[in-house]
Amino acid sequence: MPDTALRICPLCEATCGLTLTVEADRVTGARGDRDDVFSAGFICPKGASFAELDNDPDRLTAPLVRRDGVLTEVGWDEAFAAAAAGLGGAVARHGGPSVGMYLGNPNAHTVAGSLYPPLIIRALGTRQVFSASTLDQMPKHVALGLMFGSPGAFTVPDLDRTDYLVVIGANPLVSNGSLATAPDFGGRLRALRRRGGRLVVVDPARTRTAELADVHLAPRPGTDAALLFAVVAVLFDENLVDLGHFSDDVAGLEQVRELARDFTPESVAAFCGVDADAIRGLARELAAAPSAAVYGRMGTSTVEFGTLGNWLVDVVNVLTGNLDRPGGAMFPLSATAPAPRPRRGGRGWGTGRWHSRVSGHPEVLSELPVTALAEEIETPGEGQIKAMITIAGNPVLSAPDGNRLDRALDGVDFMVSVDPYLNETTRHADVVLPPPPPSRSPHFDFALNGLAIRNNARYSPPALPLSGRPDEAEILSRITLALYGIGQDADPAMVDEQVIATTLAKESADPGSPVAGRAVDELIAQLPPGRGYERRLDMMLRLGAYGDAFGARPDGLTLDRLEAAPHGVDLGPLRPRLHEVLRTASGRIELAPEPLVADTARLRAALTSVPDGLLLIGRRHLRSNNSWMHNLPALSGGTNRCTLRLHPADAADLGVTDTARVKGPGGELVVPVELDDGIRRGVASLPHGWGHDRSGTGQRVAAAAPGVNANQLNDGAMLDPLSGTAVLNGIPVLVEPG
Ligand SMILES: Nc1nc2c(c(=O)[nH]1)N[C@H]1C(S)=C(S)[C@@H](COP(=O)(O)OP(=O)(O)OC[C@H]3O[C@@H](n4cnc5c(=O)[nH]c(N)nc54)[C@H](O)[C@@H]3O)O[C@H]1N2
Ligand SMILES: Nc1nc2c(c(=O)[nH]1)N[C@H]1C(S)=C(S)[C@@H](COP(=O)(O)OP(=O)(O)OC[C@H]3O[C@@H](n4cnc5c(=O)[nH]c(N)nc54)[C@H](O)[C@@H]3O)O[C@H]1N2
Ligand code: SF4
Ligand SMILES: [Mo]
Repeated sequence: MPDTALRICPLCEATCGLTLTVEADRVTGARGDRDDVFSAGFICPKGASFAELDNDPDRLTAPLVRRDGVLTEVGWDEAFAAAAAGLGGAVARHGGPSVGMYLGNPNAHTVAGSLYPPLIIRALGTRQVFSASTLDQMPKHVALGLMFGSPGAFTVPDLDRTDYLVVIGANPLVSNGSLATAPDFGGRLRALRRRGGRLVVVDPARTRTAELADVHLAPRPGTDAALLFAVVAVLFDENLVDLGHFSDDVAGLEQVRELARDFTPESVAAFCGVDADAIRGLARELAAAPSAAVYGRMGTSTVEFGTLGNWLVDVVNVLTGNLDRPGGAMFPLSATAPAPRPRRGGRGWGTGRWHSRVSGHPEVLSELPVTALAEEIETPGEGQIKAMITIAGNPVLSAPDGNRLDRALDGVDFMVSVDPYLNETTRHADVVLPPPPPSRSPHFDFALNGLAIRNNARYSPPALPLSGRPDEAEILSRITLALYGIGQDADPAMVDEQVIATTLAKESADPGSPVAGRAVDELIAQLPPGRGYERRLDMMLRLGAYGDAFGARPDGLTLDRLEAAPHGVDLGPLRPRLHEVLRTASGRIELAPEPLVADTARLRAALTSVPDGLLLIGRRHLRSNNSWMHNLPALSGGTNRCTLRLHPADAADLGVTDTARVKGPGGELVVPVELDDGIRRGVASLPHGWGHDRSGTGQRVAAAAPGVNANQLNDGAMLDPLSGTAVLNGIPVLVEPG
């Protein structure tokens, strides 16, 4: 009998519990863990390919260092020494702020990516920080920050209890859900309909999710904010606003009523390409439903009016009395979030504490827009990026105009990448430090538990031994130490011990903390021996809302207790907790924050012109994941997935049959065409993450079916100004026979 091991799947936001089959020190299979408290056995094709992903022969097993221009396998000591020398040299010559940092998506799915990058940024003192957030959810953070004062306190739809769900610009049947962590999202949508609830999907494409809906509205791309504003206008106009138990807690209601006057269903109908009656019907149904939640994702976020759209999602949730109540949009409470403290009055939240050097983009959550990365490398002067660190990212394919970024990265003095693959981005590195595969890494969802539709905590220790290579926590700790000039002989656990001592000192001094006034040494002595990240996880759990407060609440959570429950600990359904997250200066929900009010002028102006021509949107595939899962035979068979989808009538008008030449602001591509009568007329879709035809990469399966890079059509000039997020959906393109 082969052994088994439990492991949370790190491959998307659903966080399914898997049972791995282990034979002779390798994973040979994966199935859903039926006893998992959250996922109850659900698995998708990506999770089922865990073994193949884990054993991929193209994964780097040793670090690479550039010698005479060629990336060469070396030992770990040599690689760390090369990283320390290269980064140290850049810092000595140009200062820590000259080192740029790019953090990619998997950082949200690894223990190391959650715990160490902030320490590296602090060690550098750099403001040149970029991440996939400005290709993704940054508009949501800005909307949450301005409305509630807490940019990290997500509102998620209470999927299992809602009576009415509006899904805007998301396709959870394919993506498995995002910013709403819910294994078997599709099953939960079917359950909603079975219990008599209704599902509305707003998407220019008739996606698999739309096929499940009672109502599918197909707007022009980029117009969700106007559509939602019209819903708001109807709620006011027809006296359907009902703040429920928040009537005294909402500031700016009258201002929103005033603003909405310009966005009646009739005045937005042509812009949105949706009938005024359909918008009215949506508003009335939302108001009438016993409980309802509006949920928006990529299609509402990575668009011209992304922050406005994300704001209006929650404005509608507030106006229909559905914020922070069961069945509505609620705030999860993760086990590692600090325990809620008595309110100290908020300071509010804002952006723009500094600006990018070249184009003056405002900082948002201490980050700058990814689309500004290339110019920050290319443009000489004080503060120019001279060296780069990338962790778990592939911006050459994921961000607009990869050709330009490609050239820019070629020009930096020194680059370190922490990544298991040699890909379009990491091929530019001077040192590549590959983390071990998931089976040899621990797992805890620091980020995604804060998005879960049911509170829970699960920990997977590494299922297999490291066999002589460092784990990712050690890799990132050693980079941190090197930046402080601490030599390689030092114990990397120093980094964690420093964090633990500082955190506990702060907690002890905070009268609202569950360990207020306790001696730091006494607290540290309670942490288990072992890996630094496990000690930090234990500390965070014990300080958290469900924690044992270092013995003060003896039944509370500790890492020991979590490990004693290998299928996880269920922490119950979401509960109302707005007052724990509200940190606005007024202490109320700010329904009409000034920056958002100001930005409505841009939306109002856009209503008057409805340009014709095709708009390009993105598309995800169940057996793919951004740019990095195209190297697995099990996931890459079948028909070509990197195709341009067009409505048959549009294709006929354009004279396009099997191949098309597509021209966008950033370049042109020739791509196979697929006809699809489920896509809105005037819209074309092309998936991102493809274009594996550059030299010097190390993913043989991906290179054999490279596809084209959709983001090369985009020059990155279009941004949502409030969040710095790139416009990835709604790009004007020309299509002709190819
Ligand atoms: N046109 C268009 N572009 C898009 C999108 C779109 O919808 N349309 N979506 C955007 C979105 S939502 C996102 S999140 C971004 C993603 O953008 P990125 O995060 O830049 O790109 P990924 O393709 O996810 O690259 C992930 C990298 O992490 C590496 N990796 C995998 N596991 C680990 C690990 O355990 N440790 C480390 N260190 N590395 C690991 C992989 O090898 C890969 O190099 O793409 C964005 N780009
Ligand atoms: N299989 C798979 N799963 C994934 C990923 C993957 O690449 N593959 N990526 C992961 C990542 S990083 C993320 S962020 C999530 C994303 O998760 P989702 O947001 O659920 O996934 P998308 O497929 O990008 O869904 C966006 C939808 O918006 C629609 N759309 C485009 N423009 C507009 C618009 O202007 N308005 C409206 N209303 N709709 C619009 C598109 O047609 C698409 O159906 O998925 C994650 N899960
Ligand atoms: S849905 Fe996501 S978390 Fe679940 S098995 Fe698939 S990839 Fe893994
Ligand atoms: Mo994403």
